[in-house]
Amino acid sequence: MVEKLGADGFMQELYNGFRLLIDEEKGVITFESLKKNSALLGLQDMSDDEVRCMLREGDVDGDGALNEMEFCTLMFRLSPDLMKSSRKLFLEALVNDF
Ligand SMILES: [Ca+2]
Repeated sequence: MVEKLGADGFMQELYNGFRLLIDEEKGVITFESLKKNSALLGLQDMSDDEVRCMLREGDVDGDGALNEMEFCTLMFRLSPDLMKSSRKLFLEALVNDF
């Protein structure tokens, strides 16, 4: 999939996904913003613990939130299945112009 889209297209897509999930005031993904928008990733059934776990997993600098780079890195590391479904949802969300 990465090959097919090309690295630039893939990064652009991740960036679009990032923007769907951020807390607009802070410009980063927080527990609240992820919880609120996780349905966009197909993760509406995520528990609070899982959301916390995902944030902890991706948080490199330890500020408790995910910036663009941290989010992209985390997405690369997540399972291929999740990437596949979230990619589809991202695209649908973009087409629908949230
Ligand atoms: Ca961080």
